[in-house]
Amino acid sequence: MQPYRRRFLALALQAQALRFGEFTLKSGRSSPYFFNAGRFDSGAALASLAGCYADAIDAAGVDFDLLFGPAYKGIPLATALACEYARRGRDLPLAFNRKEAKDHGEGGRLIGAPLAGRRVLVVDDVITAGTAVREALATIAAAGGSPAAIAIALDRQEAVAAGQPRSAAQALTADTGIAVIAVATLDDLLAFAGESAELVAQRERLLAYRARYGCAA
Ligand code: OMP
Repeated sequence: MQPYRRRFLALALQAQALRFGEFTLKSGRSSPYFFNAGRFDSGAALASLAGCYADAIDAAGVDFDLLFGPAYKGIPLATALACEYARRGRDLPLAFNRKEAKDHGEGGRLIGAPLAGRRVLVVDDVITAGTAVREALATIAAAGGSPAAIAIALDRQEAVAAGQPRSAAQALTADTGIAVIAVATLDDLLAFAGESAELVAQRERLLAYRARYGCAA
């Protein structure tokens, strides 16, 4: 497992961004684990997380020239990543959206650098069914940008419907040609849990969940 994946999983557990129990997802599925990026709630925690994103993105070798953070969780993630890239010597334009249109002041839904003509890297927290990132792709296209790739912290590797051969992220890449770069996946979490005495009991529940909702391939 690449060091950035292991680093991210350890950080997420430490910050309690990754928790085990019983959680109802947006899809209605009942999950034995949940990733809450909002728990990266200090400058140091966000900076460490951004370092993991940047390592994963650099390892993927994609070309992009603007960072886009979808509201709400993507906004601090893309912002922290922009700061991390500046620290590494690359000053990237940054943009994000608001969920509700504003009809006064500067107006509109987009904030930050213009997207038109840019190769846009979407920075978000997690993919389950892919609905949230597909909405972000539509926002970018409507603003004249071209999505270059999607960077997320965690790919839950779930099929949108039972028995499908592809995960939601794989289906999105097949449909759009846009790569999904995950800092870590459910498979990584299972491998990580297999190495930790504390997480062994969780691993059984994660395996049962993957058997039920993971892709059939
Ligand atoms: P999809 O739109 O189905 O891909 O789900 C992604 C969204 O689900 C995230 O942006 C979160 O709002 C939420 N979510 C998490 O934050 N963490 C999880 O572990 C799982 C979910 C989820 O509800 O599936």
